[in-house]
Amino acid sequence: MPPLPTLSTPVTEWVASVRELTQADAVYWVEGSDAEYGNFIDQLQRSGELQKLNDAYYPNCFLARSHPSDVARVEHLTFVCTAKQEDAGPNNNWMAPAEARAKMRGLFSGCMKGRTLYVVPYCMGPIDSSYSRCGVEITDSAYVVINMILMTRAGRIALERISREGKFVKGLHSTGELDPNRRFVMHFPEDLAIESFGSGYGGNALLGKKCHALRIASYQARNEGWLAEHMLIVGLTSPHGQTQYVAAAFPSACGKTNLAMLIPPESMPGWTVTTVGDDIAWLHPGADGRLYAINPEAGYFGVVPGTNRKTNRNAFEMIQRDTLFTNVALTADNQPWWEGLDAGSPVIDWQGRPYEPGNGPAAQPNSRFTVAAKRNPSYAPEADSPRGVPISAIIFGGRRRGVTPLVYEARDWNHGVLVGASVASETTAAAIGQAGVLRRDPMAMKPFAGYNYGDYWSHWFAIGQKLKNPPKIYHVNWFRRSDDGEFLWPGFGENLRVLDWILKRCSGQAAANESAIGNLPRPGDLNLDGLDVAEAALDELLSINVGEWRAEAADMARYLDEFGERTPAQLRAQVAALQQRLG
Ligand code: GTP
Ligand code: SPV
Ligand code: MN
Repeated sequence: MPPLPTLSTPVTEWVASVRELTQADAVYWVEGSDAEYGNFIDQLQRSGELQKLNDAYYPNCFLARSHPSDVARVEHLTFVCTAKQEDAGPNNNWMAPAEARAKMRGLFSGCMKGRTLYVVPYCMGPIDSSYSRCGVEITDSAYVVINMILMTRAGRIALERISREGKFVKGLHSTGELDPNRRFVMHFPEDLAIESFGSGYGGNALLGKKCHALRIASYQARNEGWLAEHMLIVGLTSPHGQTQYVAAAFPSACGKTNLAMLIPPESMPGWTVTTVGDDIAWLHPGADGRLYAINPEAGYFGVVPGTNRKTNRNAFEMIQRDTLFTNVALTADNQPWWEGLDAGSPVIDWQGRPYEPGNGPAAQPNSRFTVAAKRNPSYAPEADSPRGVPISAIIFGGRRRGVTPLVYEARDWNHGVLVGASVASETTAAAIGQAGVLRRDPMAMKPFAGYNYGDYWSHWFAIGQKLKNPPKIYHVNWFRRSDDGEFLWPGFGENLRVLDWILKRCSGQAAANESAIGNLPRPGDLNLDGLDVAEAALDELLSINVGEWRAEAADMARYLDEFGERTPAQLRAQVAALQQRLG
């Protein structure tokens, strides 16, 4: 075990106080070496928390099973604890900081007796970037540790930066007893602190991800003049050799990882697509008046079901080695299996039971892979650039069977703020609760904005003011369905056709039709070479129903009322202008 670093007194003092509270048997400081990762894997195999998968097909891959009640984010148990309730806003659950601290003290008291306390120093973003921010997660879960090692720049390099800066986000986590009645994820943005108890899964437990890089970071970003967003970042090089970067915000399990790793269809030769990030973007106005993005993460925690050679070949190849699988099924020869995989069949389900179709899907619908970003065949070297990449277009989107067309373009940045705020999407398995329920999810940040949405929209308008050359803003919907429930658009690689139109719009090379909601391509404006979509389907995808949109705008106006005085007047004016255009 590495010796305790002597440089970072604030960290050592905090660790000592947490050890006293939790009564941990031992303290282990994560160093971040490959040998150490191997030791953790061995330890987790011995304890039965990890199972080695078939090494001939899946070298260095492991399966973890979480508690069956602990398979997704718990939004109803997630709180933003600002001093004033209005600062958390109606978009968040709120608890007074003193009450939340007392409740968590009770839960953490003595909770690590007989356990080891792991200290994980981590850096969100390239280690040498001024845009990056550091944190320390204390956890009693070795599974969480190996996930954090894959997902962040963790260990000694991060601790050295923290020692220099003195400032870090304090994240305290214990799996507790995995009792859903003793489970909370608390955020204290004013103190840069997170306390999470009773879950070992995903965004509840890997505190660098949604808790730090979105909820705490969005709060910091507002004070410091930048944006922390639930966005992928993708680089697109056209057949003419021009590279542009796009950031896109879709709600959980609505296609970010897939778009970030898109494989161009055969009928669109000459395109190159590279991945900067698949889930989170930190966006900064640059000196040249453009918006620059970094990916704070160093790995992917991606949805497994649906991943195959046809839908997402990059992800499929990436997870053939050096990957952790959580809650997938197994084949007879110990390979991972999931719904949407086009080979093999399940014999053991995600809970470790003999597979019975009557028990539901073999793989848990929110089963995930954890893998280092560098394993991605389309990994963009610019993901390590301290300056980030300039963004040409921002795309918002949701999963909606109707109303929103395949794509439309905002008139300008300020209208784009309304377009982003208008995102509504059907809920998915990424959060505990019923899936398929349409809900408002502005900027795909409903579960992640660490402060009042009213203030958040004002901040978006303010950022626009700082940009001489702002990205153009779009809205897409890959999930529109016909009356018999079929997807109208083939999606996945074919989404490049929409990106192609967007990039051509950004460089003034494509036409569009002006409509009340924004600019829409006509079928002839899209590259449809080699695409098999019926004309009637295209017409439906590329048109709007004015009656539906009047109802949509009225609902949006009602929704904004929930935020009262905090709703920026500019946003209300944008809705009023939309209603006027709709007649
Ligand atoms: P989080 O990691 O939860 O934030 O999800 P995400 O936004 O990265 O979503 P992801 O790319 O993992 O996709 C979620 C599900 O949607 C998977 O089952 C995909 O197969 C499916 N999906 C992604 N893109 C498309 C698309 O263009 N069309 C259709 N029909 N399904 C898609
Ligand atoms: C999401 O739910 O948006 C995810 C998975 O990316 S989690 O890490 O659980 O938040
Ligand atoms: Mn996500």
